Amino acid sequence: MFKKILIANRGEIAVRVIKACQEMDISTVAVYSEADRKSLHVQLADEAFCIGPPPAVESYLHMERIIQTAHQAGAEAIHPGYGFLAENAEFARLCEKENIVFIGPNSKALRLVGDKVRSRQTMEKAGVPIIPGMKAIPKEFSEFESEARKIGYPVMIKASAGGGGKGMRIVHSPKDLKYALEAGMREAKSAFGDESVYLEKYIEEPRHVEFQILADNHGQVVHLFERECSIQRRHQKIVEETPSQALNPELRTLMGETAKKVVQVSGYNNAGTVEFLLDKDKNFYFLEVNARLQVEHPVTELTTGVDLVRQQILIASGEKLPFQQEELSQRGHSIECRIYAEDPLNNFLPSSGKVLFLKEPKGPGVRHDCGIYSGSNVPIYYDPILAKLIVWAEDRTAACQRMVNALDDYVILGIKTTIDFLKEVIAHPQFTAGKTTTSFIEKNFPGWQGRTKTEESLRLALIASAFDNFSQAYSSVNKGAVRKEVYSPWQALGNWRIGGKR
Ligand code: MV4
Repeated sequence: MFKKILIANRGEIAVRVIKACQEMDISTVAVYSEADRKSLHVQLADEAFCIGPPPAVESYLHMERIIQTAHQAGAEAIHPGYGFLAENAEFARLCEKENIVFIGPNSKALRLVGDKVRSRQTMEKAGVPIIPGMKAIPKEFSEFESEARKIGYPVMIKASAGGGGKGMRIVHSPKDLKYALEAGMREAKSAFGDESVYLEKYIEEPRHVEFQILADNHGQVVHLFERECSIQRRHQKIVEETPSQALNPELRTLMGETAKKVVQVSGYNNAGTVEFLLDKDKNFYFLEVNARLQVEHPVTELTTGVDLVRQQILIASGEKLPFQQEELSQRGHSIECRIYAEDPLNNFLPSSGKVLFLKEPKGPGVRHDCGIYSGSNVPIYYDPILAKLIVWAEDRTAACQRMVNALDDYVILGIKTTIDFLKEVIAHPQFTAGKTTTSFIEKNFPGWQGRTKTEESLRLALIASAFDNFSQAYSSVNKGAVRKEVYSPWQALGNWRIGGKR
């Protein structure tokens, strides 16, 4: 087992990985940019090294500097978290060359799953269902035209090097094809440095259902069931849950076994996610492999009892998986809400600044994976995710209720967050009914206006009065006196709730 691991990330995921290491008696090395000097992950790690200025290309994406830091600190392995270098085949290869274990898939598998057209060929050969469409990049526009006619409109343009919706375009009729192709290619070129695009049949109102897999270095592969991630806004997931309301036991087994096949034919190891689209008639199609620990991994942990980060580390150190497929099962229901530093009332513009106050929700079945603290700073340079609120309960109805209560209990002051917006998403009748598709947000929350002005002013007045009590407890009259009690404005508020059902 490793003695020391460097965590090449920041925020809540760096904290999550540090906790797994602490439980395994592994020393932790944090790296940070100048903007993150006082971050939570820096405080929690055993050692921390500044690796450069705030822009990610000069710090969290700076491969050589991170590897050099690992050598300097004597770390035997690097955990990349998600984002940044997590799916970078070049970084994985560099680690391999430098004799540092990359806690993730091998560089060859990373390269294969990053090339969508090539992986569509591989999957089709292996008998994995793929969305009808092209399996090679055409050279001439006329080939796009004839293929589109064969596939049948509407078709979707996708970038071969892509993912996450960049370079994607829906085309409804032949007259729009040329313009959309040109725009898609330009976008692909600037986002991935590769203008290759191809066409697929457009699937209307699909669900996004993904399967978690673990593959050890000895050829054993298991799946840890699905996550339903259909609630998204502009390709950014907002709410995830498991089990999916759309699967029955037979479909779940079939999709799980298919996900394992995807991993086996790719020569893939460590943790990963196989994404599928599920259409209205419950046909499923392989979409892509996410070669990393995902943001939404906790819902799988809470329903299967498997610590995925621990398993990633064990696999990377050469251990065999400690369980077989038959030993894994799902229990209860889990939902995750992503807490972003964004202003839903201002077109979800990222919000930055100082966290003036943080009150974490607590209680049975409530987990809070968090990268901030009262007084910490939220820089503008990175992904605006602050924390994740995850609940577990015995069934979906109870989990929804638990999530609404936990969101009600959750206070972040100083920066704008998506907490109030999430409450309305979870309480929406269509969500409660489990009818979640990828168009849920745009259909149900076009230009969300949030709570009314009156409610907001009432809330602010209450908070202000509570803070007034708070400051009185510390006023000059009390100076030198023994403080019998520490007042919290949130205790002072008692059972007050505005806009809730209570
Ligand atoms: C699609 C699709 C419909 N038809 N492909 C979006 C991200 C990328 N990974 C794949 N995506 C989609 N591919 C075909 N042929 C619809 C989407 C899509 C989507 C997929 C998953 C989750 C949310 C989505 C939101 C809009 C579109």
